[in-house]
Amino acid sequence: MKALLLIDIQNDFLPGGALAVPEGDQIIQVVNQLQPHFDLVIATQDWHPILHKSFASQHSDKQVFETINLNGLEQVLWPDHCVRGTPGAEFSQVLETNRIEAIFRKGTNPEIDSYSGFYDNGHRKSTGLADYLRGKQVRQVFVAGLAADYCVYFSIKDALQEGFKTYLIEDATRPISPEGFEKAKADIHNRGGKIIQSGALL
Ligand code: VGL
Ligand code: ZN
Repeated sequence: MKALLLIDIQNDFLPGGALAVPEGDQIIQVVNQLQPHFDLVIATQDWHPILHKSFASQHSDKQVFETINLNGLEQVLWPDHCVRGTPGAEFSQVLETNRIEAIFRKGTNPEIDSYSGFYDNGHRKSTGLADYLRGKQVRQVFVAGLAADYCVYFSIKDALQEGFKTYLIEDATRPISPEGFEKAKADIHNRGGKIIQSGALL
């Protein structure tokens, strides 16, 4: 079984959003075209409580994109984004959502960030996604969404560690930082992940 994992295709990560990923909107047509080619489509949502500690607004003397130590982990401080229940946390209206069978929400604990769809950044708590995929006999996971150098990258690392044959669909993702994405791709390759283009699946 092959699963398509759609990471955080939410308004706040799209142009005009609170933490907009450059050209993030350009992946949506690609993702919509890909969906019918998969047995299973799963999505994640970044889903933060309003006082989440990854928000710079929660730290009096800190600026957005500064790095701090949060409960023992290095943490980039973000603009407030994907606050649960707000329009910014909703999927893009352009995203085809009818084929999505399950949605895994993450970043719900205010004390720890969660880039991956599988675990929080400290690998303390699982979302249940790996067991869900195994329960559906999934062996291959194809990853698309936003942002390439954060939530997509961390999800791929965890998928590989969980033993899935894991593919990054490069033209179905966009990064916050192009340099960060180059490093992420090299690391994905080194860990045994594959980097492909959507055309190989259509
Ligand atoms: C993300 C930063 C903060 C992402 C989520 O979806 O890549 N990035 N929260
Ligand atoms: Zn977030």
